Amino acid sequence: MRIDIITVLPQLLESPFAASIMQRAQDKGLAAIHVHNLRDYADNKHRNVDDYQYGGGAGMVMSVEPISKAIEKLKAERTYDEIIYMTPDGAVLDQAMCNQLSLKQNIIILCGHYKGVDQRIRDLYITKEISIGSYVLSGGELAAAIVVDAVVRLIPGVLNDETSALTDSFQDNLLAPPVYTRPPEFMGMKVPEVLLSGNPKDVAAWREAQAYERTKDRRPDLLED
Ligand code: 6GU
Repeated sequence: MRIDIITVLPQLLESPFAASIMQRAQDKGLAAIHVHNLRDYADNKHRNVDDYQYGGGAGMVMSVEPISKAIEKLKAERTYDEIIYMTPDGAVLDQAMCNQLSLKQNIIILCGHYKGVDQRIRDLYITKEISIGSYVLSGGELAAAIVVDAVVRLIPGVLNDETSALTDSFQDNLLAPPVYTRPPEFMGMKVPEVLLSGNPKDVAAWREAQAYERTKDRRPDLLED
């Protein structure tokens, strides 16, 4: 999978992909993440990529020309399955969306800033608008990093058995059950007996019941659909 990210703050997107599972996915050739500085596509002397909004009001708007240039250049090189715009008024990211995106070959992610991008960019190019929740960030970069992390780890071969996505929270609309490691007793608190029983059927049944209880308690909304 190839992911092209268009941003005015490329430095925000360096470390999230330079460690652990994201780095390994790239080393294995399973994901190629390319970060593009939008200012490289501005043709004015000051490399401006924003302007005052028509109709007045506080806050700048990201201009059409540099974004259009950046997207057109990428589209001339390959076909894209999705051109995503990160924006607080997009659809809220969930595991189902991540699962779908992990099946794509090539995607572009455009990070919003200021008051957002000129509506004509959204009308012309954007195929999917994503938010990561009901709060406002200073820009779309951290949200884009979250999308990339959540999607790339689902690409077959990225995770090994130990980190398998199949037992993640949300993968079956349930939160993950409690987990324990050694020692068997700490400050008088014992690991549940069933986990030491060596009986895989009992362990599986306990985990399923715990996952259900946890979900009912903390995220009853997940049990509704
Ligand atoms: Cl995608 N961008 C910004 N700026 N704020 C957000 C967001 C995105 N998702 C939630 N809040």
